[in-house]
Amino acid sequence: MPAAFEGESLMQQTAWWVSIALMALVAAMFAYGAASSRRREQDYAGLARRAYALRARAFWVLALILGSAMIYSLRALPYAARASEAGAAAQVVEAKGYLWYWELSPNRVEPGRPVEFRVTSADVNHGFGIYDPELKLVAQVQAMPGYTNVIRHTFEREGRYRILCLEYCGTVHHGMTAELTVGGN
Ligand SMILES: [Cu+2]
Repeated sequence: MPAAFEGESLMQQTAWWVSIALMALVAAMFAYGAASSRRREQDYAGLARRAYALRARAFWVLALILGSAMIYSLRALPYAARASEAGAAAQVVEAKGYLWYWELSPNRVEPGRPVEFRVTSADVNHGFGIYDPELKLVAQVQAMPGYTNVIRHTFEREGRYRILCLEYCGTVHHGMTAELTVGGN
């Protein structure tokens, strides 16, 4: 213990002893923790085993729920499983966009049978929009250079359908129209 310096107040002495007592208390707590650590490890091991068992059960419950949800939701595909299946019965129309016109080959199809449009572009992006005789949009797909996008549509009504560009592509964008005849002769 340090000797009391001259002029040291009683208050300072008290603070010193209180500090010593608190440090001893902290040291005792560390000692207690170290002594009882083995017992706590065993407790934690038991806790961990229970947690892992719970986790394993939760995994299988989740796997069952998600697995059956996946099987249920994948039973019926909303589209033909293979393009060739739909393509076999389809009438194929090759469509190509240019600044500022469309090439359609052929430009006449039959009603009641699926039509497969294979749409691409010779220059910039265009929008291939098919409008019925009342100018209501019935189907549309992007016409992109370097890609062929496929869209299928079955026309139930005969008539003169219109192809309009749906993506602004320059000064004569509005004039970029073509005609598709369904049925008739
Ligand atoms: Cu356009």
